Amino acid sequence: GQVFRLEDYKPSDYLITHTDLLFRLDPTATLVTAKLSVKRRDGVAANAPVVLDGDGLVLESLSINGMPVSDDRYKATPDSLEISGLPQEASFELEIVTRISPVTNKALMGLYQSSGNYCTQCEAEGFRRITYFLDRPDNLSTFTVRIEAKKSEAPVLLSNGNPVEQGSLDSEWHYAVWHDPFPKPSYLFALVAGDLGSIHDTFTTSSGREVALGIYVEHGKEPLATYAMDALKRSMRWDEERFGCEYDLSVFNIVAVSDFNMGAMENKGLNVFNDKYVLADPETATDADYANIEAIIAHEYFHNWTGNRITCRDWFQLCLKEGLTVYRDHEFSADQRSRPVKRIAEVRNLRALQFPEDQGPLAHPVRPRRYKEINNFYTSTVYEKGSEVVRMIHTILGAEQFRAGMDLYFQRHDGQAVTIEDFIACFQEASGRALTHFALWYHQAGTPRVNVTSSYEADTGDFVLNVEQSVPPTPAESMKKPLHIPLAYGLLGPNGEDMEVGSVEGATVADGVIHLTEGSQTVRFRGIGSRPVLSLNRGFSSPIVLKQDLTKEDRLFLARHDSDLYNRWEAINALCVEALIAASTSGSYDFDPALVQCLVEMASNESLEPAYRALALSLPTEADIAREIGSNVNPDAVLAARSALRLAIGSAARDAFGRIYDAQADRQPFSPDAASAGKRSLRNILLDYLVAADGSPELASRQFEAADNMTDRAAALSVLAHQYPQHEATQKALSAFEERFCDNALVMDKWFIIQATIPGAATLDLVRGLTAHPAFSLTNPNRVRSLVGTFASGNQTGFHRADGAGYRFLADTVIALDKHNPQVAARLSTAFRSWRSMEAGRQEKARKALASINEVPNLSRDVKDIVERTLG
Ligand code: HT7
Ligand code: ZN
Repeated sequence: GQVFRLEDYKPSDYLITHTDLLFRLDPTATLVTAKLSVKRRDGVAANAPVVLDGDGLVLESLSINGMPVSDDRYKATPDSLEISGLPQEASFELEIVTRISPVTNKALMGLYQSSGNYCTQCEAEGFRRITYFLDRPDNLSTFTVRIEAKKSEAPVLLSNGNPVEQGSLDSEWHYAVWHDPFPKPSYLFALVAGDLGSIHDTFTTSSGREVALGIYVEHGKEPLATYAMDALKRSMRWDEERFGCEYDLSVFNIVAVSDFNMGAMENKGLNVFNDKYVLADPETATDADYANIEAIIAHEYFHNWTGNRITCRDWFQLCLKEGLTVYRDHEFSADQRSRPVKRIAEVRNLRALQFPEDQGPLAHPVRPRRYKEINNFYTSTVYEKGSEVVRMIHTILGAEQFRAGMDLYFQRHDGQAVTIEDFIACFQEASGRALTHFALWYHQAGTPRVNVTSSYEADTGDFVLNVEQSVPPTPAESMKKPLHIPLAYGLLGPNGEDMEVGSVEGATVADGVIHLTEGSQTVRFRGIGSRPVLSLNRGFSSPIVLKQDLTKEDRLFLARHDSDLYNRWEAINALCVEALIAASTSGSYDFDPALVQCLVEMASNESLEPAYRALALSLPTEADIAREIGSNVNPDAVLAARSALRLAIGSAARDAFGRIYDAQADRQPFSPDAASAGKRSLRNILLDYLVAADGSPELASRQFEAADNMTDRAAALSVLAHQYPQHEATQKALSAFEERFCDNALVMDKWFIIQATIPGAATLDLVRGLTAHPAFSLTNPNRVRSLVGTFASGNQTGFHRADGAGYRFLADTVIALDKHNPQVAARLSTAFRSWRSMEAGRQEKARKALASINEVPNLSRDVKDIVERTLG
């Protein structure tokens, strides 16, 4: 297949500066008339042809400046349109008519139908499924869009920008015209037309302009959009206050659709969302759903400045908008909720998703240099590691200089399509600090390992760190260079407080941050009165794997005293990981009572917020433990060890946990705020321990029946199903849940997820059976992800069944799905990425399953690319 290379970037010969679109909507035969204002770039020969992108298009007609183009002057294939013999003048108007079929579009890219409503998804290369175009992000065009549709079919007609006009065409048809004055790339185009309900509000910007806000949902679901509307208004205010970013159009609309390949899409002035990230009420949504809605509404809104006003020159620069916008949404959630709790959740997520990617066959730099299929680069590395890189710039420069760099970026590049180099230059210039070495984080793949040994020299009062950094080889990159790694740190004295640090030698150390820049460094802290306990990489200041020579006692000390709450959690987490690795490799489960005691103390510590205490009690997942073991993993042994530790903790703390569980019960009406959610999360993690300790499902059954909200109900059902899959109480609860929510697809996703993650080999048959459930459908990405995706990525003992049947099932599903939705099929197939870390028997079965996908004729470019790279 074709490989796209960063070094081959070349501006196009022509630009489309204005785009006028007319849509005559019809389920099977929508006519699209595109009138394009085309401009030849200076210096390009007048006889240079214009070459436009297409994807599966049928050309109906073609004219230039009002005159039909003769057959000999153009070549149209489904995938491209090349026109030569163009006018001598540098500017001309090209009119292209295409015919498309939204109802048969199951790839959910371009114009398609979801629940009978028309909607579009154009990022990254979906616009070319609508009309022939310069479908590349460096072509910025203003858009005027006229939509014509049957009034009965589509009373609501939306597109980007501001509404201009609407009216009736005859008794059956009507139209609306939208104009977007902000030049944008085609990937930000959107159209929505259908019979939708809506809620409305207004937002007054910092300069006093009123913006009309609308959220469009299926009729009857309007009340479920109020939390999203509230989150939107908070996001708009926060972006003004924190980054000086004001909204720029007179309307901002959001549409929720139930068939969507990803989470949401930031189309200018018309965000389109997966309905799972809009709709919520206490009856059907969990606290995690509310938090996701808040974060994703914010993320898409923040793209208005980081992505839309300033966009990417080419798709290699994807992290320019995604990494930066993830960083911004993380900061927003930290400000709206709890900063340490948010940070811990971010790191858990990074380790669960990005670390395996960066350490496996799909590793790539945050700013990749080549791709075969761009859809496969919407990855955790581009998004989450990309955000970590921006966070490190903040750590290195400090808040003030970071903001000065952002201000310069907005001022200098507004209205442009730019690169990572342009972005970094703004921080360098605004701060006067060189980031040349630091920039390697964008270009070098792999998770850095940092090994630290320390010694205290009592006679001189020196505390000395020997630090080695290295990056393991990744595909196509065997030689790695040392990075600039900013490590926030503290030295804890015997009373648990941070010690004053005198002079430091061997590395630049400033404002509580050690700046590593070399492969090997010795850092000497002078004038330290007694042996300190080192708290390193505070707040997870760098996305690395850190190995330290801390003793168990040191870690327990940090867990009890570190002033950095992130590192307190890290200390207890590291102790649990260590204990679980030892238990799963030895099969002996005699856990250190000091660890159990420390966890019980944390659970009971009222000076810590409940959400934080819940995180401290959340044991590393089986996948976390497997990742730390690294090779020759036996998932059954990991599960047994983890269950044994849960039982040991639960039994030792049965009474204390029971008291805390009772104390967290909320007698108030449900509220999704962070403090209330925190109490529920503590109570629900304790439920897991209590049920394990009791040896009975009784308490979970009681909670399931008494629950007045989805968080508590789903948590109880999950404990029942995972600890007592065969018990009558579980079967009863699963049936009750199904009966109550069978008509609510988003809630049924939770029912699928809970069952797909039941540990053990038997779950595969259950999941296979559920693919025939009336609520399941292979054409809806949310259903596929909740049942098959969760089974493959969230069920270690099920997916990695020793007989390889889990791998076979995933391969069969990928092959079936690839026929209509290659993008989602490719994403599903990434669950194979850690196959080489399993024990030999499983490895061979996974390899065979991957090879069987690879042999399928006419496999999509998307799946082929992932499978070939995974096989290596
Ligand atoms: N920028 C959006 C990416 C996206 C997407 C990409 C490929 C195919 C479908 C898609 N839907 C949304 C989402 C975001 O990061 O904000
Ligand atoms: Zn994004």
